[in-house]
Amino acid sequence: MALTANKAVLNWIEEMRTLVKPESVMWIDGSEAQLEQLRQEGMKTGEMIKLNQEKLPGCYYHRSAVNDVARVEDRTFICCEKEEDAGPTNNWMAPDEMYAKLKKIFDGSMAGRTMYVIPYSMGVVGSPFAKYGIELTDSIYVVLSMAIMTRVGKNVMDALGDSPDFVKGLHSKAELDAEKRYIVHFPQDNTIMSVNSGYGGNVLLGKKCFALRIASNLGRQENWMAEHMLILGIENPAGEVRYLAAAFPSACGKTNLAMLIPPELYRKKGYKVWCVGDDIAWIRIGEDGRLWAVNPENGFFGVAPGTSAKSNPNALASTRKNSIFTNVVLTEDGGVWWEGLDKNPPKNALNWKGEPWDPADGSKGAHPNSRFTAPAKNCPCISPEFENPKGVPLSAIVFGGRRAKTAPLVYQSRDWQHGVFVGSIMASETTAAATGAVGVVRRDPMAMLPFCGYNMGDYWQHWLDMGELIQNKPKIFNVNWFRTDDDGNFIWPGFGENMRVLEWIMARCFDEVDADMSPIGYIPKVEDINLEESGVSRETLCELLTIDKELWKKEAEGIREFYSKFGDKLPHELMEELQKLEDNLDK
Ligand code: OXD
Ligand code: MN
Repeated sequence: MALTANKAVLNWIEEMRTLVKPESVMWIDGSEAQLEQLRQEGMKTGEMIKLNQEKLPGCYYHRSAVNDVARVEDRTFICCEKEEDAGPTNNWMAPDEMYAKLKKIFDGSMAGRTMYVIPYSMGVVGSPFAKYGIELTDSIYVVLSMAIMTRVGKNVMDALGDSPDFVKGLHSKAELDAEKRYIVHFPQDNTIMSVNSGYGGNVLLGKKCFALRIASNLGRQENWMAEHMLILGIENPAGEVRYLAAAFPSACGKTNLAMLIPPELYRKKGYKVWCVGDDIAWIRIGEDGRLWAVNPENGFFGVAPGTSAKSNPNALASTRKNSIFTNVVLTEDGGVWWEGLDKNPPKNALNWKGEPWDPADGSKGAHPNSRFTAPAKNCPCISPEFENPKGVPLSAIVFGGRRAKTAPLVYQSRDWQHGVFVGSIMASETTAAATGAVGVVRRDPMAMLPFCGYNMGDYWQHWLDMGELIQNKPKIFNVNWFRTDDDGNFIWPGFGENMRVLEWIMARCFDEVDADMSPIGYIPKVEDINLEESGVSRETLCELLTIDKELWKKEAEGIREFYSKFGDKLPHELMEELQKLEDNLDK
């Protein structure tokens, strides 16, 4: 039975039903009884496997198709009227042409299947930050995962009322045909269409598709920001909590930083880190003129390999109940395993493809992009403010990347405009292991390259315009945990020790510490980063903070080349910042 009398909702669902022609339609009301019924159903079809309920209560296992294990950026489109509004970093097709193409692919794609109607909220239902969506899907895995990653159910429809203001999402696994796989956004219609995939990043439409690509467009229109950022709070011994949001490209330890455990020295003094979010921040200007951030999600969609009791005990603990594992190793006793979990790969297990797996043969058991979907409230360090409808006030915004030589451990921008420049030049170097070519710089401005739903030049302009509106601006920083010595070894220990850098960042935000000016921005005085019990010497810290002018001159050339792609859309302020950088380096 429909959970609403909202005409806009019902008309759209009817139109989609006529297109995809399912055998039946089922509204997801969010009740545990209905989700349990779907788990049972999923086990019958083989979509879901129940894990060992003593070890992993409420946990299930799912495999996606072997050719369908990651986001497909080359098949992801932004379909706005004008190509220049999608910009040089997005794939584009005219909306009419794309709708026509997709209609053919979706036609009858749910024949013989059930179409599930999932009403979901990004943000706490009823809060001023919340935005609502409906995802239509033929995948039980999607329903069960959306019920972890977002707030799902009838109360969402009640909160929407008669309003036509919801994001429309249509997903069908169809034939899982990689040649006809499309992840498409129509920003002018608040519509997302995803077909021929069953992999989370392509099909859990609340996440990248809505909360970043569509929401970045909404934010631009409504004067707020949708960002690919973690949010964390640092509690000091006085019990005061200071918040920051941070953007990093993938493989730079975002989830680890979001759930950081401070070194013992800090813990003894009473410092704590609270996780508000690990992937997405929706940021608005509060009545007090500060920026306030919420995490619109309700769970973590984390990469499993590398997650361990050592690297990230909080993430691991989050997955111990009511979670779904995808493409990891399935052990004989109904448990899960992945590379980097521990040093004991299981015997008689099945690999991510479902084949008998012998760890001794050198093959990987879990897919490198295998995932867990875990409820945020399972996280031992989830912030008490996680569900606060107002969000948390940001003192700092942090950008970061993986740079072997160029970027120092930390630096602070001179002001907001310079901070936007710092975010726009974000880049990460590929490692030998990943690509074969060491040190290839990939520009990923604000870590939004695959997620910005409009022209990146206009997006930078939006950041600059927001700067005009924010009375009490957060300070903007850049960090780099990945400096290496001449032998390629990391110099900074990273992980929990990053707390020492966060402490300096917060001290800067609250005017508690001085800094030195360098050609690229403020850098810490060597004595101002606490190295007690870190194993890092002052000399090493000096090295971590040096700025090699010759390398930065080359960097400036790379930035100029990257900027040239954006033509007139590049805000002149950023060109001025680049000029300033070049002048500073010549001094
Ligand atoms: C993610 C991503 O899954 O950034 O969070 O790809
Ligand atoms: Mn992400």
